[in-house]
Amino acid sequence: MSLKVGGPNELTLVRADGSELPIHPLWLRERCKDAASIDLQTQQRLQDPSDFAIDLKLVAVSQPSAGTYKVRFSDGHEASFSAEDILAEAALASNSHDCPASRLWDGKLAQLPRARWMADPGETELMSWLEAFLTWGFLLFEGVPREPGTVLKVGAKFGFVRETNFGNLFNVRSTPDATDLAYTSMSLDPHTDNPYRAPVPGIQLLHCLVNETSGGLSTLVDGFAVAQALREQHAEAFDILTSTPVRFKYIAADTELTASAPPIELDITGALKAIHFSPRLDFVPLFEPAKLDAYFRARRLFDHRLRAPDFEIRFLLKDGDLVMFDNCRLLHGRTGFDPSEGLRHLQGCYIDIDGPRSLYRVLRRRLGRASAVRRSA
Ligand SMILES: O=C(O)CCC(=O)C(=O)O
Repeated sequence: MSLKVGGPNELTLVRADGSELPIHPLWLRERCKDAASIDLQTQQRLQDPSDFAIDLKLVAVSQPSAGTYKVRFSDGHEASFSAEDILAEAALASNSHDCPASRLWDGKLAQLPRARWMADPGETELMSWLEAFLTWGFLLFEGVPREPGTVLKVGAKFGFVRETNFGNLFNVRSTPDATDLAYTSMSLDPHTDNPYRAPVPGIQLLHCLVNETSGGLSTLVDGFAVAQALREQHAEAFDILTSTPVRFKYIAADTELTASAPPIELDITGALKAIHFSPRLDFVPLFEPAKLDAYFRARRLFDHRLRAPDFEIRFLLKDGDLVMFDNCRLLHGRTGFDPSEGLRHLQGCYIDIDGPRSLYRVLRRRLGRASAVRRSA
């Protein structure tokens, strides 16, 4: 993409395929970055843009130097724009993401994204961890100190820890008074955590303090890869799963949470946004039999794929390993274990989904990298 002066009163975007888009004067006016338009410290607008003249025009456009455009608007305001800023904004508007694009994976993923944990990483290490996490949707840290509570320190490195009714951290171990099947020794099919909560916790961390059992293997599935395969091969099932609201429910002595979401959530552009799937907790409303019949078939297709070895990876979390994963994209689970073999104790916590992306942008600014605008899968 590039920009050109399209005429005395036109600034034009030239797309990669050569097609042209005249830039709307109001779109540009809202992006003025001078001291009369924004507070320079907070970068926030000083004026409500709905108060600009609805028929605002460009009355003069020039290019005083390479990469800079000067514009005079019909309300008398003059502003300079950097081509880099305008192009980055234009790319976002066309559904690109300014962070590393997701790479979808399946059960053949040969090498898991791994990193040696450092309590005080340099910015370059942090950046490479973030790149791996944003690309693959998860990252496996080794050598995380087994001191209880460390999961919170790791979480805080990437975002704000989200406290829930399970506490700011939760202990995953088999107990007789379990308030969730995770706190038993049973195997857990692929699921996303807390689909009954609004908003759903975006990122989950699980830190293995000790595993003396031979079972309890961790499983991960890239839900976006499975949804994408369904979209390509069973479009009707995909449509049903993106349009049927399913109610998820959690009940304990002092908590009762419910939330509704389609198993596959799309954003307004039709791109995959989130998976909401937990076969222990989902309740579809009572629709007409034919509609329910189609839904149950579609869910079965999706679920069978989520559980198929073609899509799943399995690994043993060893003492001091910690896995951090995107709970909106990936599903996780575990194989069952025999508690009489010994102790298996993980500690977990959640952080908000936007933390790693925010940190990535801040580090990119600090490290002075060009904004890599890439298309998100
Ligand atoms: O025990 C595990 O490995 C996973 C537990 C789990 O699914 C959870 O805490 O959400």
